[in-house]
Amino acid sequence: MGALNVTPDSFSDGGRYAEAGAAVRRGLEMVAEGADLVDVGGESTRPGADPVEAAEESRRVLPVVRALAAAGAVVSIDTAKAEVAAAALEAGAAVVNDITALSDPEMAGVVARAGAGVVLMHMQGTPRTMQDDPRYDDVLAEVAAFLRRRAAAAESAGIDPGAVCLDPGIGFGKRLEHNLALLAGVPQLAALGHPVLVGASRKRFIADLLGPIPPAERDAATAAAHVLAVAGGAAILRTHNVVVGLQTARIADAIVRQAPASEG
Ligand code: PMM
Repeated sequence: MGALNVTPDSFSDGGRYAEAGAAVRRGLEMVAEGADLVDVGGESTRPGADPVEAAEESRRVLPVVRALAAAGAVVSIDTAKAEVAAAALEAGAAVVNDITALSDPEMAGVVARAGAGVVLMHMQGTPRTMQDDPRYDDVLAEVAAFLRRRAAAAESAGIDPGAVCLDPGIGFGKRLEHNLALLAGVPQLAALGHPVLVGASRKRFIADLLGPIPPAERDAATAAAHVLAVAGGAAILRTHNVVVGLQTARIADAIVRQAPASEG
């Protein structure tokens, strides 16, 4: 999944694709590079970010979604707002990527009626405050329990369980140790029975470990996280560098498939 932020302020690529034409070009380039999905977002979710009105978010994303879908790309819309999701699905998106896991009371119905896919992500708090003081007793168990509950809620709302993907939400209300525990815990999350999406690309946990390297220089470090995510059974990697992401995933996947089944 190629991450395409049509925003002036996302932390990893903020401002580069704020203009619709540039965003569409980058989305098509991602498809040419081998992305199976292009994730279009119009609201920055970096720590401390302020919310964006639905009208402004729609203004940013809809022309991009429409153009990419018309060109044959499979588009996911990265939004927590049912109104934006509904308009994006109408414009040709196939998946709703909801970092709040259906917190908008209208969202589940929108997804169900459209027969769309959905990504349910875990977050503690909101983007504005989530990194202030995140706390867990057992982060993996708590995130797994949350995702299990939200998947059940999606199913009760009429969403096809086979169209539900789960995401631990790397960096969303998590300290370094929480992010590492969740990345190490991908096998336990995959055992919940849905495809697991991992969004580790260029995130701050990398700088927490390696020092203050800028986001655009974090792709090798991202690849290390991706290899282990694939080995742990992740199905989708949300990434900014599709070329490196795809090479990494294919090699890791080929090796995992060769490994003899574990005994016992
Ligand atoms: N991360 C960001 C935005 N949307 N969606 C999902 N499902 N999972 C994520 O980890 C995720 C997301 C923030 O990353 P960016 O602003 O660098 O693209």
